[in-house]
Amino acid sequence: MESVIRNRAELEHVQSARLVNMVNRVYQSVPFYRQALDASGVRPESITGIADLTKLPFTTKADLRDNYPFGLFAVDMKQVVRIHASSGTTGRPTVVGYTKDDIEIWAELAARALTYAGVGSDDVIQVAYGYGLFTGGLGMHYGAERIGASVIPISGGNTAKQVQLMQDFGSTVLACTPSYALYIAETLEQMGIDPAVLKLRVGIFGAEPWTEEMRRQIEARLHLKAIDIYGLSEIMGPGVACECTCQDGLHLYEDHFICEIIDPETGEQLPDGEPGELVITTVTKQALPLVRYRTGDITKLTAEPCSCGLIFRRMSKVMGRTDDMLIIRGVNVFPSQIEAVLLSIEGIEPNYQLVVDRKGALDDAELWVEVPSTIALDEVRRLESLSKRIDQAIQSTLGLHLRIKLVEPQTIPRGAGKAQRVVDKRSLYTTSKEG
Ligand code: DLL
Repeated sequence: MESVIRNRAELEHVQSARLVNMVNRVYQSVPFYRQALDASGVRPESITGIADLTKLPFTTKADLRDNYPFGLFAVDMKQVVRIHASSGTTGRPTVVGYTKDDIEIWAELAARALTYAGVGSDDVIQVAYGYGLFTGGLGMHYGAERIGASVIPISGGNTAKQVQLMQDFGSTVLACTPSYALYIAETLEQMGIDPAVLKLRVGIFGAEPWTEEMRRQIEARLHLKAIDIYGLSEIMGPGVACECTCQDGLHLYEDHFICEIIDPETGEQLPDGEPGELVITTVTKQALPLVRYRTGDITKLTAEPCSCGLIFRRMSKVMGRTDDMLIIRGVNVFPSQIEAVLLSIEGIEPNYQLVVDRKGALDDAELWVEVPSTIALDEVRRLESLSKRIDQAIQSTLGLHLRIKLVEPQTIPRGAGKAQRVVDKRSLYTTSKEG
């Protein structure tokens, strides 16, 4: 499957051929797409290459839900060898399926991600993403086996054991969510283990948004190079895009995924460099091909050449989701902005939670931040001054005053999976939201 593509012109040629093939296939085999194309007045034969992409209608998460569980599959269940699902906190899960070839390509792309991240056959990879319906564990597992590395399939959780295996088995690579990586770092500190004595050298972190500040903290506290990996189950799982060792944007694997950025309000395509919603068309997937899937993730693309030699465009770190933007007293707030502000203040732990509620007609927002361990809880003056500094920093960046609640170290819940940074109690009374 892996073809050598030397430049962007060759890439576009391959993309066009694959797109034409894929559009014809979904038109023939997925009633949902036949109807969607008919409704938009698009004949499959009018799609002759990537220049025609914008003629095609979008697919959304709601379409997947409406066709739960297997309605959008383009192959017979006989050919489906694996099923994954992403949970969400409410409603039906989003269900995805893979043929044998889909699993092959997934392994190949996860292997590509690891290779360009500097991981090789001599490495010992501790896969601390969850195994199960979540795609993180198995996705990284297959990629790591493909490059011939030694895989430790420990899955998420049981942090003391994670540390023990890291020491005993000499793990050189840690794959997990960035928030779990920090939790492991904290645990090492509590156990009095100097990360320098471990063999860790690379971290493959993704599945949730994290900032550059968070990267710096993790790298310093775990003594490794922290690489950002992106993916979503609807498209495949981990390995849709990944940073190379340059750590300057995540290369999108465009030979399999045609990527666009759109204005989430109007649906218009935006040029490289402008932030908007990432839209992905899969062109090689068999079981669940998706046409112009709206990921909900906000990022921007660049086609600037990268010194690693990959010709694929890079996406910036995910800035947020179209559905995680909070509106607090009329001000637009992304959790990632709060994280960046907090981590710019020395000594602050990147464990925080924003609790938003409604008091009468007014939004009430409280930002919970853990007191750094260098400040004793009875040092009232230092606590007050810290709280003031946080408040001022948030105000000057977001233009919004949040009530700051300093809490004892280790009180904000930590977990092995995706961190919950926002508790929006208002949504209990209005629409429910994906977790
Ligand atoms: O999180 C797949 C994955 C597993 C990616 C392990 C990377 C590593 P889902 O559970 O379907 O799949 O969640 C997908 O998570 O739309 C983004 O909003 C978010 N996400 C994933 N990777 C990143 C990342 C997996 N590197 C959703 N940065 C996506 C920011 C990310 N957000």
